[in-house]
Amino acid sequence: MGCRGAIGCHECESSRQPNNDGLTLTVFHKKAACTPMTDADLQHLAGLTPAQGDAWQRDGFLVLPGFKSAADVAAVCARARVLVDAFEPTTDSGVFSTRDRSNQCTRIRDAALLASAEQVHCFFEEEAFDAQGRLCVPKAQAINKIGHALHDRDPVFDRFSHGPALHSLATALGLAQPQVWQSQVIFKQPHIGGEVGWHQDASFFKTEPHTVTTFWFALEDATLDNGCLWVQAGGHRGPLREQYLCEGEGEGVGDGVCESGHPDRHLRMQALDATPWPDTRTAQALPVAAGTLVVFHGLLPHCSAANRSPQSRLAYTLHVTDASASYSPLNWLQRSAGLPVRGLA
Ligand SMILES: O=C(O)CCC(=O)C(=O)O
Repeated sequence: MGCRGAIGCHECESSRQPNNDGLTLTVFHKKAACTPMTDADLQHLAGLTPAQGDAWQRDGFLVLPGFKSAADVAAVCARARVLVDAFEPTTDSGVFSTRDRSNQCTRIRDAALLASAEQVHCFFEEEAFDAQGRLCVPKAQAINKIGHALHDRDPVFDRFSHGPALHSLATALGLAQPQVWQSQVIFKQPHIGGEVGWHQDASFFKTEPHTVTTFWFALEDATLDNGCLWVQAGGHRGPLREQYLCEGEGEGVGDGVCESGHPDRHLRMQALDATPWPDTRTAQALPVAAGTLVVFHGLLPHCSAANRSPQSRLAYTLHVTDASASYSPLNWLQRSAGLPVRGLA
C-alpha cells in the first residue's frame, strides 16, 4: 500500500524522477502516518485518467498509445533479429501452434516449450515447413516466436521490460507486487503468421485469486490485415474456461521441474467451463500503432487472426502476476531457485 501523497503533502516526501519511457513519474516516499491510497489514487499516479480507470474495470483492457518510444521499439526489434540470426535449429526446436495439440510432434514440441521456461528459444511457424518437413522460407521469416525468459536473460529485453513506468502502471492495475513470469516476441510473419485462437491467459498462469495481467507491446503497426489483437470487451467478468496443466511426477516444486524431454511430464488443456467463446458480434479488433501498450486482464478472452498480408506484425508480451496470490504448481512455467521470478521495477 502506498500513501495518498499529493505534492505538498506534509506527511510524505515526494520527488519527480525521469524514467526510461520518457515519462516523468512522481515518486513518493512513504512515512508512517500517511493515508492509504485508493485505487483511484494509484491509477492517477500511474498517469491513468479516471476514465481509463473506469475503462479498465468495465472492459478489462486498456490501449496506451506511445507507451514506448520509437528508439526503445527499434532496439528490441534489432535485438530480436540478432537472436534469430544466432539461432541454430535442431530437430528438437519445435513448432508453436495453438491449434493442433495431438499430432506426432507433440512430444518434441512440449519438450521444447518446457525447456524454454528459463531460456531464450526460437519456435517455428507451422506453415514454414513443406510436406517433407523442410523449411520453405528463410529462417528469418520462419520464426513464430521467441520465448520465454528474454526479460531475465537478454540485456536489451531486460531494459525494455523493467522500469518505474511499467511498475507503477502494474500497481495501479492492482498488482501490488508484480512478478514477471514470461516474455515473448511474437512475429506474425508475412503470409504464414499463424492464428492464435480465442483463449484467456489465466489458463496458462493460474493464480488464486486470478491476478495474471498481460502487457502486449506493438513493435510494428498491428492492423486488421496483418493480425491485430481481438478482444471481448467486458469478457474478463466471465469464468475461466480452460486450464493448461503440466502433470507428472514431482510437478511444480523446486529445480528441474518440467525439464525438457522428461518422460513423466505431459501438458494438456482441461475444460473447466462451457461458456462459448465470443463471436463476430461481440469481438472487438484492436488495430494499434507501433509503441502502443495494450494491457489486459488474465480472464479477458482474446485472439489474433492469421497474417496473410505482406507485412509482419511484431509484438512483445509480458505475463505478470501478483506475489500475494498463490501461483499454481500445475502451471507449465515454473522457475528454479537459480532464476527466481523478478518484479517490474
Ligand atoms: O500477439 C498475438 O497475436 C497473441 C498474443 C496473446 O494471445 C497473448 O499474449 O496472450
